[in-house]
Amino acid sequence: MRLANFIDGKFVAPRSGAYFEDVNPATAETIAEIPDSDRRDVDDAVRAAKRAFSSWSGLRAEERSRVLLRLADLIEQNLESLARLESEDNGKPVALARRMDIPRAVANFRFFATAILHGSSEAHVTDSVALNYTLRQPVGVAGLISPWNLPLYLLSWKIAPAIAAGNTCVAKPSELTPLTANRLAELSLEAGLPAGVMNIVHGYGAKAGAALCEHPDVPLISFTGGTVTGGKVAAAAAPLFKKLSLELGGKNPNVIFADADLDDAIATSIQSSFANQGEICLCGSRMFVERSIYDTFVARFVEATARLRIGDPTDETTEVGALISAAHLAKVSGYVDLARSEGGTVACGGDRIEHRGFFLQPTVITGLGCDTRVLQEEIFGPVVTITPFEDEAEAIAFANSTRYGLSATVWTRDLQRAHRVAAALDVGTVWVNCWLLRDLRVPFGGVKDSGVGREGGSDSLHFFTEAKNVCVKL
Ligand code: TXE
Repeated sequence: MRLANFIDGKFVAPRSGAYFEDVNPATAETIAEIPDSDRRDVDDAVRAAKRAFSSWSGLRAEERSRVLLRLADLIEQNLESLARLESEDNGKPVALARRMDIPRAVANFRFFATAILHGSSEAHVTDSVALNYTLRQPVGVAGLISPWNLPLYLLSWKIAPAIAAGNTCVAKPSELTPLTANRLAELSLEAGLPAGVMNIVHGYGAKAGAALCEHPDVPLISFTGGTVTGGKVAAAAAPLFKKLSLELGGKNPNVIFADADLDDAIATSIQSSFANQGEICLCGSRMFVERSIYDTFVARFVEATARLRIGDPTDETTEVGALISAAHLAKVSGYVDLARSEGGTVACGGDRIEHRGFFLQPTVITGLGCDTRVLQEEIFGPVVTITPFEDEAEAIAFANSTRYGLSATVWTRDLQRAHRVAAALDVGTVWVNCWLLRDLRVPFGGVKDSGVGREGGSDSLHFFTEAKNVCVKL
């Protein structure tokens, strides 16, 4: 299969005529050729998006909503084939793509298609002198850059609010997982999305992605990806004063107090550690367990980890699939070696699986302190650490001891403590006695090196619009 860019409602070859390979991480086989797009393709896409802007933004919200709802229906009707594509491209279990990735893409389009029908705006009366009201207007061409771990899930999390709010967009999906974005383009034609409203340019980040960030006619960038890349995106966008939202990496703590429901805490922590092979920015990779239950917890957690079924993502019973690439497997397993050299114990897993694909056993590491590299750096794979803590103050200090601040999970039955600890954690999201329960209305984003800005619900609609105050003298 040879992919094409989707520009102005048409599938077009990259200007360079060059392509690179898309590899199935579970088999190491090439499954598609991806356009190696450059500045010229981005320019074509931005021009198409600019042309489409005035008619798309001029539609009534209900008309935009109807198109997006049709697109959501089409994604839902194609759920099975999209889940298979996502699994083939990313290495994740097809069962997970069917349960999580594709339904979330449907939900993203439905949510923002209907949210725009129920918006309200502010008004401020200045005594009897003037009436101020706020207009929220679309920004223009939105530049949307998404990663490989949740390809359609995160791409649709950006496209849906951007175009629902009346913008047009140029999206650059990850070069490692372009297949579902390509299918989304096909479905958008079927849904009747006008040409130029959604353009998709494939290619490398440093080339196509950078060109999008530097483009003077793209006033807004929404980026999800690594923290180092986020810095480059911010540096490119700053001199042009672009609106910017950065959702970056995480090193999320999972704090388990002795009074927690241990069965629930263990079962959910297995998910938060190893779902999607640990390749979710919200995975909890640093577990902190109160000393009095530490030994029991470690024994039970290790036993549950060892029972996870790892292997062929197309097998319905597989729970852990392949890592995204050979390079990423080398990086993640390098952290297992580092853990040993930093004095840690590999309590479970740690080995690659002899296979053509990129598989690593789910891995549990104990015996490391918060100042080690393994507890400081984002690993983004099926590798977690468990560290004991003495009391609440120490748990909070341990949890806050990294440069990241995306999310945290707290397990306790003590209601007051739950609120206290949640308030004290330096993160954008705290889950208490649960994980990855996501209501699309809530603000989502990180603090510190985990990002800038919030998306989700009205935060997304505010980000994808400019507020304009109109002051009318009374
Ligand atoms: O991300 P990149 P990668 C983290 C995780 C992972 C690391 C690297 O730690 O190991 O990021 O993954 C595009 N200008 N997360 O290499 O490079 C790129 O093409 C503009 C966290 O895949 O950040 C892709 O579309 N764009 C995370 C997107 O940026 C550029 C999810 C993300 O790629 C660019 C995934 C540039 N100079 C990885 N360079 C999360 N928080 O969800 C690259 N890109």
